[in-house]
Amino acid sequence: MRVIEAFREAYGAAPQGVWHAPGRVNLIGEHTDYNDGFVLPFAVPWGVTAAVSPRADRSVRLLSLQAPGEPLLIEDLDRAQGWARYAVGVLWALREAGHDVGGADIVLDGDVPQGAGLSSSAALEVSVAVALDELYGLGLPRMDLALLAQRAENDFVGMPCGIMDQAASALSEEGKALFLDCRSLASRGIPLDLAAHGMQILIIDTGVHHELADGQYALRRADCERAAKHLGVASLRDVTDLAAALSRLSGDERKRTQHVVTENHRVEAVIGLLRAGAIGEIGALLNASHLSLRDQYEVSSPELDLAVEAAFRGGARGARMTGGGFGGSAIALVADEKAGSVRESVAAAYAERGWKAPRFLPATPAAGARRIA
Ligand code: GAF
Repeated sequence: MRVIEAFREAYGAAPQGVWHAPGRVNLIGEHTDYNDGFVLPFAVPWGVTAAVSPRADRSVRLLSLQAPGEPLLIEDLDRAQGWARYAVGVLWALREAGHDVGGADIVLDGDVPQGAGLSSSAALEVSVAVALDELYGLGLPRMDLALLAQRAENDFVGMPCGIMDQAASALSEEGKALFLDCRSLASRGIPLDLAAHGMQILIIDTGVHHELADGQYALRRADCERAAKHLGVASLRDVTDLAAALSRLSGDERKRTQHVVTENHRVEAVIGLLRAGAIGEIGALLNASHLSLRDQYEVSSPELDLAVEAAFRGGARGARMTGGGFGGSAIALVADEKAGSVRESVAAAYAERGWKAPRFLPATPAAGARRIA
């Protein structure tokens, strides 16, 4: 394994272990996690592999095969820069939570397509979290590790994300999507045997990432918090009478509420259909989710909209943007025999506008974080 070779070369000894944590796509349940709602992501076959050994002191040595150069020596965690903060932040979060965690030598190797919105950052955090958990004998439950990884991203990196991505990376099971109630944190694997139904989920990586994304994410969170306050509920999850709620709101608060409340219902409907063995029927809900994200939540982009429309025109059962939005990837639910025409339809639509060709990545639900050596 090249991460082991690189570790030996950088630090002069074999690592004590190697862990892998995957990225994710979200089947449905977008921008619901920080509203105490429901999500249904699954792990993708790509992720981050971390070769790690503990150190006798409290420093971190860190090398990424995607950022070649000398290993960084980080004695003061606060001084870490850029991508290194995602790794070091996990150590910081563990220590903040009172766990007795010393230093670590780390080499990272990632194959999550960059900029595709498939949560390479959560994969990085969770790979380091599971490694340190085992090496320092903490024995923490997977959900606790996901929460610590989220804390690292919220309070050390400064991105106010919800729990979905870290939970998907830490808890997913092969062949299943992860149904997560983001309030109780109860989770359940939902079998998603696409092949048995002659179907596939195609990831369409638009190759575009609009830089305003992070600021907009925080603004959407704030809209939701304001709307919940306005309605006198702890979070938008608690809205039961949507019509009554909407009549008391206006502008952005109204639109965001409309999205979040209906999206939670769509997640439940998708789970009902999957249980009934009606995978193809979830397509309409994927389409509805996209329209809601485009028109009510306003987090789509022209590239995502075109990918979704062209996929549908090409014969997809349904399609939607996945993840935070403003670029990244869309997913399309496609019968095997339509995979070619869906790709052609999307590629032709992009070519017609003179846009850079999108990338197509078939995704099967993969296993969550685990030790691999
Ligand atoms: C990003 C965030 F990191 C998640 O927590 C989630 O809010 C998602 O956007 C939108 O559903 O991936």
